[in-house]
Amino acid sequence: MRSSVPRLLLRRFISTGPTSCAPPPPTSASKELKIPFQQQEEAGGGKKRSLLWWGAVSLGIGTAVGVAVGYDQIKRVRTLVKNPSDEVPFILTAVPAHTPSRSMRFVTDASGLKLTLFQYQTCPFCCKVRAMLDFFGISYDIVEVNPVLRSQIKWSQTYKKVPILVVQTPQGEILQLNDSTMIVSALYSFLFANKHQAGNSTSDTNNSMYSIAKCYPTIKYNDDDGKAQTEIMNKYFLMLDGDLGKRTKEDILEERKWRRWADTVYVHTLSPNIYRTVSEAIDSFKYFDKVGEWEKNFPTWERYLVIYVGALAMWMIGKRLQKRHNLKADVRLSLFEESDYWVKCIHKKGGEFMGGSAPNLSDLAVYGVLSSIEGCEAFGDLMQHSKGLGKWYHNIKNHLKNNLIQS
Ligand SMILES: N[C@@H](CCC(=O)N[C@@H](CS)C(=O)NCC(=O)O)C(=O)O
Repeated sequence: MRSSVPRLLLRRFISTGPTSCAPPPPTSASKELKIPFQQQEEAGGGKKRSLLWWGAVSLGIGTAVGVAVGYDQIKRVRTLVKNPSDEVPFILTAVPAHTPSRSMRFVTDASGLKLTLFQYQTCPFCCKVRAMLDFFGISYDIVEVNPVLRSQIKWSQTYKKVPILVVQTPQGEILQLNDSTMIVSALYSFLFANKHQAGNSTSDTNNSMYSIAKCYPTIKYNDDDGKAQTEIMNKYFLMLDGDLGKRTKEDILEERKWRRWADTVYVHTLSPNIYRTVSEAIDSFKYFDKVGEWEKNFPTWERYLVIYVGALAMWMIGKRLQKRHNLKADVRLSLFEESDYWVKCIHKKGGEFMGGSAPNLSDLAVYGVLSSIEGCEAFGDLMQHSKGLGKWYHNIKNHLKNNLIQS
């Protein structure tokens, strides 16, 4: 059996530029600095030599003191808390015990994986993961998480957000994948590597979900304000292991650019729009109540607490988000502008989707986040504003329905 290390490294390079690079090779800078002094020493010249000598020594001491003081100051705020390579991916000893709220089943599923998605039905990041799973026809169970108590994810030791995907692999591992973007990248890489879509599955352990998920290590650090932060390395990168199939490096890079845009620009236009006024915020929460089946999943008092207190809180938070993300005073205009930009760029490429004749991961990311607000007033206004976006949106929606056999 071949060692997985070289192939994983190769996979990273083929992933068209990893974010976690190996440290650069040591330079010969120190050698080069030394040479002039050595040459002068060899040339003789006692007084000149000693002046240079003391100059160099003082410079050295000064630099060392400066570096030490600077390092100490930086270290105080930017300390790496830990970089637990053995915790990534997080391996669970058992599947968290929860009855699924519902199950999605697809005829096309040949992945061999058993997936459980811990989610909020209308969280844009969860919608993004569902769009990907539905598009590729991978079956999964859904556990709806109570947004107030979040008791369904109490088992998760460190990560307290949704989505969380629990993956049972054919090799018997139980993996906890955190973060929508990482989940999508890892699953796509897995499907691509194993060519499941061509019915060409392989049992190569280098293409196992475990090996792939290891390419997305989590690092923890303190930021400039001393606040603990967590980052998942390479989360936008696909680990394609050499064979790009029909894909090109350029199209992978472009897809990545738009996936980032969905997460860092487009998604931020949504909240201030759906919580634009108090009554709009209440209506949005009522919609979440309906599609999240809160009546079925949570006690009545809690539902109403979330609807009314949540709506008020989100209306206020929406105003802060509007400022933070530099949205226009009329937030609808920002939503319209970004949506128009997306549609214009698709048209420029000449296809029906950003991926050309079929949706790619960026189409699914933008569709996913937008689908989270489908029943809200802002969504209706947007569809009125842009028929082009409406056409693109419903084309994808139809694609997603094709494989489904039971939900
Ligand atoms: N970068 C993460 C963001 C996930 C996220 O922020 N999820 C929200 C729900 S939309 C969350 O769980 N927030 C914590 C909470 O509800 O307490 C991802 O893409 O999955």
